[in-house]
Amino acid sequence: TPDTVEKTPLTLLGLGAMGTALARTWLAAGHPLTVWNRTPARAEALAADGAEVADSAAAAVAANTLVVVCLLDDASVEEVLAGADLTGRDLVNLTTGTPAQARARARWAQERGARYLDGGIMAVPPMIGVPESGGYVFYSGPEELFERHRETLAVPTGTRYVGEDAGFAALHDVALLSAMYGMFAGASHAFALIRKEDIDPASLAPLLADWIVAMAPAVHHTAEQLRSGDYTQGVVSNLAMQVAGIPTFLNTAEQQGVSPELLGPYFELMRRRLAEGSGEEDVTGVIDLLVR
Ligand code: FVH
Repeated sequence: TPDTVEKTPLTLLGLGAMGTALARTWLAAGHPLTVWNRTPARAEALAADGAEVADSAAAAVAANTLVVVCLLDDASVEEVLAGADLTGRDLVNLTTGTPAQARARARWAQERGARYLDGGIMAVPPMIGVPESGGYVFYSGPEELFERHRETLAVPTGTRYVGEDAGFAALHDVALLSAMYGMFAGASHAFALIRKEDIDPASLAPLLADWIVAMAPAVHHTAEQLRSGDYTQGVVSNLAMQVAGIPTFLNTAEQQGVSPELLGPYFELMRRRLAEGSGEEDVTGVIDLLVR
């Protein structure tokens, strides 16, 4: 039965908020787990749940072939693994970093005899171990290595493999998080507009959420235009019309006593693109202005 199938043993370095959440799911699923953390106290609760606590990062790495690291940043990964023998290890790095850091870390691991997968976590700790939360991790690196450990890696949250290039998981991670910050910026401006009025922010919130969801599918249209190179394809609200509306947004902000500093840069790009004679296009041309 599935309960009697041997579960892959693994090592986890880093027991911060995310590492601890990951550890709990592997333990709950019956995986033998060796852990190490710079501050040992964080490992105590996990030991009570069955984790083997190693005395050092090197000892933890020596304990298992599959080694997962979830540390603060790339510098801490370097520091923690400096004294460990990585020969023959399958190193999975779930620490957030840049694509360049991931590629360099992959070369670094290979030079030390390890195979390397990079991961970008699209979840916050409470989403780990909760399949319906929609969380997942982007993985990139050798596909064969991902397939070998897919089942174990899928225990804490969903998995999405995005390619052999070790930098692609980080690139997808940062791309999605960048879009998220743009959304937060827009929502912040919207809340600021009503801040001094007799409007309950709690009444605006569901309207904002519904509107963002309604507008989100526009990204598919943008992708099609980028693919074809024709930014007039299927245009509904052209750039000329949208730029004509900018004073309405800026004047409303001024009248409400709200700084335009979040929206201003985007409007500037729209105006620049229009000045290039692209009034019949969608706003997709702004992307070309961003790519240096
Ligand atoms: N938490 C979140 O919401 C996000 C969700 C998306 C992914 N991120 C990334 O996950 C990495 C770990 O994040 P975390 O939430 O676990 O972070 P912390 O709770 O701050 O724990 C950090 C761990 O790193 C250890 N550490 C830091 N510096 C060093 C070092 N120089 N040497 C050894 N270990 C180090 C720290 O150890 P300690 O402070 O307990 O001794 C924690 O184990 C991260 O890349 C997020 O961007 C999380």
